[in-house]
Amino acid sequence: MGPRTLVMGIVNVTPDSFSDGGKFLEKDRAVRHAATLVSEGADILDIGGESTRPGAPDVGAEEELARVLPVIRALRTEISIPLSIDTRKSEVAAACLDAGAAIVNDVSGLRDPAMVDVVASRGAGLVIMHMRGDPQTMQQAPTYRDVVTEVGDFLAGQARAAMSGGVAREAIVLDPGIGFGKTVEHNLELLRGIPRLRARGFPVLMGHSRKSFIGKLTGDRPAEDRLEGSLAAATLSAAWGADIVRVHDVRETVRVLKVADALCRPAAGEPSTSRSRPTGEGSDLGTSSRIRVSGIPVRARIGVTERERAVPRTLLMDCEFDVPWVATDALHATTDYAAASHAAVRAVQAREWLLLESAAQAAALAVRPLTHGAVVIRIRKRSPPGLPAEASEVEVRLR
Ligand code: HH2
Repeated sequence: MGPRTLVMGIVNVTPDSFSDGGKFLEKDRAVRHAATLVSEGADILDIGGESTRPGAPDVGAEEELARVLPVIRALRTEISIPLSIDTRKSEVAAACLDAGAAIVNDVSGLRDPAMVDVVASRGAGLVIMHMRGDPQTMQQAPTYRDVVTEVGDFLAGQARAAMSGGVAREAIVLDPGIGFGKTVEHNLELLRGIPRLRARGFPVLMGHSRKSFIGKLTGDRPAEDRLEGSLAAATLSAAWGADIVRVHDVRETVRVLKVADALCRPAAGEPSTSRSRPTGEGSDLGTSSRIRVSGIPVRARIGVTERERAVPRTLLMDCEFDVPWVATDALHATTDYAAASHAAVRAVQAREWLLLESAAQAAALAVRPLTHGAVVIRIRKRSPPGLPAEASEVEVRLR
């Protein structure tokens, strides 16, 4: 998890977007609006020329480009934050990247077969979003067995396809597509499922802003009256580990996230190590909200001498994860400690180690993206047979 949740501001250059359709269709207005979002603290701007609200008609590539290209060209010289192009069409993506956009936000999750190549060839960022069906049909009785798993499987598969096509792993962001073929309950499950989606190993973007589930939960409020609900969803998205939120109300979201991030995100820091004899009990994290998995056996080759490394030996590892307070008894609102512990074991087994602390640091770094807060890894080893009996323990803490 990054130290701060990034805010992607929405610039819809469309006549018919669900909450701001027609307001910024004219180029100068769109550019002024974009400049305002930047001054309010947006980290990224997402420029879209085709509404994907339920029932929206398809727009041809030519029309879409006529809307967005002049805005991207004008913004490229005026602002310095990255621009994202919200499109399902590879030809629109290509032209916008060539005009200065840095990211493609594809709400169709790579249905255009040429999209991967366009992104890969230009070294662009890529948001892969899940949508069930298309905007015309997506809200017709959406059903899932387990929405978080199904959406996660789809996104992970598309991410793999993108990487095979040459897109860098670090360039990929996953988005479960709030409101795209989902009921209110599906949207809520996907929000609560952010930790499970993050466990797929990619940053996560959430696009909840002003969407109809917020209207429904707050007494059928119209899109322009969904600010408080949108901020609640942004706050919990941040707490549950979202890396980016895509929002209309940038000023308010930036302020809310300053507080939310300060409350629930640890400051980024380098791993620190301390070497000690086994002491038996715990560490000094000072919070009662913690998961501890103790005594995990790990077979690894470790030791300063070749003789020590000649045979794998069993180390014992403890993993401790600081977890956020959760308002519900929902598993997906917390750290998946089985997945996190497996990641730690795999990291230690991945190679030979001279030093116990390097192995523990590698485990901590492997686990940290899967958790919500500080990680403590403790590894104990015994001397190999034939050397003086001595046990040592290393503890690594990563905030
Ligand atoms: N939602 C919309 C459009 N693009 N992109 C991502 N990655 N995630 C989203 O949730 C998402 C998106 C729909 O919102 P909006 O742009 O405000 O409306 P419209 O599609 O009507 O233009």
